[in-house]
Amino acid sequence: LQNEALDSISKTQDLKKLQEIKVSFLGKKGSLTSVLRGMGKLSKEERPIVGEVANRVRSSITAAIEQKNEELEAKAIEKQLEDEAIDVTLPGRPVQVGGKHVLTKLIEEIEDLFIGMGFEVQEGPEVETDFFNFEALNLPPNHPARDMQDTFYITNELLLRTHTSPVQARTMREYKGKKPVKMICPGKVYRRDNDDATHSHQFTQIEGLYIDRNVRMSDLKGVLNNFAKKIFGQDREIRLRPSFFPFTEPSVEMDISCKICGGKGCSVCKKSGWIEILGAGMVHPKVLEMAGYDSKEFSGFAFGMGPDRIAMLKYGIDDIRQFYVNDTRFLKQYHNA
Ligand code: FA5
Repeated sequence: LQNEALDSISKTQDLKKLQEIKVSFLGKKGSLTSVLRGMGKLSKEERPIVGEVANRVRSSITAAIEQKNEELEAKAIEKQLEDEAIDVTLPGRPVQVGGKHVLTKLIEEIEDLFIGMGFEVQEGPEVETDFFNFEALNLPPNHPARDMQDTFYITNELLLRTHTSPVQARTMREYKGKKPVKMICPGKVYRRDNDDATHSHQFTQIEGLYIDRNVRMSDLKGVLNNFAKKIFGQDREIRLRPSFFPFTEPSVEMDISCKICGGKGCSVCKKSGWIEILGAGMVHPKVLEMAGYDSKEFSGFAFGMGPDRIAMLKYGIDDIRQFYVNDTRFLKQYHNA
């Protein structure tokens, strides 16, 4: 029995099998256990002899199992260590480091510039009511100027805002027609425009609104000029053209000289040498009155610019769609811009 046990113990290479062997010899129904159980049937003289032998066999089997157990456990640990070994000399896997989107960076730069001129930063909803997007801005239903901004309607009353101007109307109402307003509002806007090099159906705008006593057109010009020189550099030229918006009177559009062709004309500026970046004007008295401001006491200017176009001009990017297709090869170029 002992030889049989020791033999199978020495042959096993597996902890589970070792346990099975232990049970088959020393367990309740094990072969040695039944020898010990059978001792009652032996004579008085035989009992101590058999007992002594059986105990010796048991301790030698137990010792062998213990030793084997230790051996196998050590091996198992060794194997695990080997399997999980880390080769610290291997080169690391490259980790892609993200960065801010070029438009986010530009918007933050413009925000800082206007904060420096005393403007506060506001936000407004992208899903807007017809009232704030149009009516409160002197664009009643059926007004032909609504055609200037092709709109994504959600319901008859709800739409995706076509510009950031509704935030003007919201802010004026928040200030209850009493206090001066000096704010900008950056955000996403949506239009049913066909996408091309300079048009996207989703783009960004930054609205500006300054209402106080005695605000004049010359204040608007000063602020826009300061903005243009700081963002584009002293060497870029700007021009103001008369324009029309129902919510400003008079209205202007500001163009900046094209960087790509240096003003000679190219596909980006449609051969004109200029590219339009913002609309502006003096807040229409009707818009002031509707929001509760006395237009005899208060006046103001407003502007709405397109950071997408501004980024294109500042960095010489020739297609607006680049901002929205998430090509990291493109975006990475501006992480440190
Ligand atoms: C407006 O949206 C007026 N709310 C701006 C305004 C505000 C005027 C306050 C007066 C007072 P306009 O539709 O021209 O105006 O758009 C303003 C700017 O958004 C444009 O100058 C242009 O830079 C940008 N823009 C317009 N449409 C697109 C488009 N599809 N893709 C990218 N940029 C656009």
